[in-house]
Amino acid sequence: MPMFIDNSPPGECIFCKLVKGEIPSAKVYEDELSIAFMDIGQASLGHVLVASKRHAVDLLELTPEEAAAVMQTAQRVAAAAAKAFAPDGINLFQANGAPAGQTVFHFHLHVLPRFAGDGLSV
Ligand code: DGP
Repeated sequence: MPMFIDNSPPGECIFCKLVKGEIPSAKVYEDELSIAFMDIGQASLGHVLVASKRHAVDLLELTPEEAAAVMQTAQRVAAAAAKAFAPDGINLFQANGAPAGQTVFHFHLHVLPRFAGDGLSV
């Protein structure tokens, strides 16, 4: 089965549309520079993506202010996940480039609650 890849230009990619409210999402937090929403795939219970609101392709395209904002949002989301789901651990994961596993080319960070024996390999 072909892998889903979204390499659309700024404003047209799936996360830009999600930021603009043009497609639905289960949004859990937003501020001026970042947005957090449930990952459509739910690799584990409470799997959230934290994205820059501006279309930056990857980590290298973020401004320092955006990098700080997404990490602060990831920390908030991780704290909320710890409270809501009592996971045994939490991974932060972020891919830059197709060989690294990136499939949506608009910066995002995975907050992935982990449960003993969940069998995930990150
Ligand atoms: P990555 O492979 O690291 O680029 O992660 C892309 C993630 O985006 C993947 O876990 C699935 C998620 N995703 C793709 N399309 C949508 C969507 O339309 N809505 C939401 N909430 N997540 C999506």
